[in-house]
Amino acid sequence: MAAAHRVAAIAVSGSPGRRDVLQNLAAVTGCCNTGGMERQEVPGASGLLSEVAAAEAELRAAADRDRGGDGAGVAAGDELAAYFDEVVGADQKIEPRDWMPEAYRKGLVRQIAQHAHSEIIGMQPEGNWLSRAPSLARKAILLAKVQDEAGHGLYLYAAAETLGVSRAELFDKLLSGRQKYSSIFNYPTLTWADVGAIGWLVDGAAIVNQVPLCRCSYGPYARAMIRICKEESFHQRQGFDLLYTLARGTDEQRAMAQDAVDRWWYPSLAMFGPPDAESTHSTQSMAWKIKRFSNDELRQKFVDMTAQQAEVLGLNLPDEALGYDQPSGHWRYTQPDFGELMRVISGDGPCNRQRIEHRRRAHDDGAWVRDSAAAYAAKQRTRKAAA
Ligand code: FAQ
Repeated sequence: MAAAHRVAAIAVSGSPGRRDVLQNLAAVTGCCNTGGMERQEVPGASGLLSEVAAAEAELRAAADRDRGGDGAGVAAGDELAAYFDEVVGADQKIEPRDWMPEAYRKGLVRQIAQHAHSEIIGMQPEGNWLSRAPSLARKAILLAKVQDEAGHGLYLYAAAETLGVSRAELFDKLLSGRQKYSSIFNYPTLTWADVGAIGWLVDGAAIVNQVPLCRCSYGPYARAMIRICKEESFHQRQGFDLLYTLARGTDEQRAMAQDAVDRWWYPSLAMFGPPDAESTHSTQSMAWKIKRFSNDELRQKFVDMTAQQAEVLGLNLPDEALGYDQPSGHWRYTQPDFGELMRVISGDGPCNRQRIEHRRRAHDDGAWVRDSAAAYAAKQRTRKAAA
């Protein structure tokens, strides 16, 4: 494992060159806003985009501020740990060359890799419908969305690589089952309406979970998340739009939309992870400001947002206990079956085997592309060295 990232780089923390780089990175993430594109209002969606914009402004401010290092480099041990705590405590960003506790680095690799794998495996359920989209426009939208997911995977693998792991190592861990991907992608897409339900519910859950990650303490992850969240917002809106159209179509189309919502609701609630009392990583992740909210807090936020959107869609969420609780200002809801979540996570979901086999085949089929790119890069290096 590369040790370079562990070398203290506090010496450069206040330098203008470093600040320019961080400012530029923060600016690049701001180029793909899709706000205001929808035909009908999606309650709660613009609020999430405002939170992303606020996180982006915070990132720029953090890049512009001196983080308090004396600029002369710091020795080792306790001083480094104290400096790390100070940076995190002050809501500044830890950058790849900064010293960080080994458990912080490992925890980030675990979460970012799992997130990256989810984006890549997550292309499969909707990819299943690309060749059967009902119109050219729907096909173009779906193609764009599925390609975005590949892009998200790439940003995230790149963020993980800054922590001293290689992409090949991460792929190997995914294919051998040593790293996870989100439980949600082990469910099948049975009808065209499932594409809408994934966009509305799965991307909706993803964005509620991911907006706070834009304020994650690790700079590369936070910057990747800003761009991802803006794109997820488009994904959620396209799903909402698709279901909105079906819900106002023929009886069969409306029934198909309702059936898809019935099947995807509880698996979407389970995406937020086990209940807080059973979450192994939350306490430490929140102390390090990797996670900003607990699994249950985010699940509740998602229910509050989605219950209102369901009313606009005119579709029912399959929960008889669902109801607005005036005193708390939140919606009451039935928890998902966490036993099912654990079974799916441990490999026993409806499509686990199929998803990994497909990914392995795609990886093997792409070997010649990786080999060609590596051979070309080697040739360029030799030419450059000889020039
Ligand atoms: N699936 O201690 P916690 C998307 C595992 S992207 C599988 O609470 P933590 C975009 C967890 O890893 C969706 N495993 O864990 C899209 C841990 O096991 P470990 C992915 C799960 O990390 C849309 C154990 O259970 N999003 O949808 C799940 O604090 C449409 C104990 O759990 C992210 O990855 C689960 N649902 O909280 C793409 C967001 N839940 O590692 C295509 C970033 C828990 O010790 C189409 N990640 N586990 O072996 C996170 O926010 C967190 O990692 C959580 C879990 C909230 C997922």
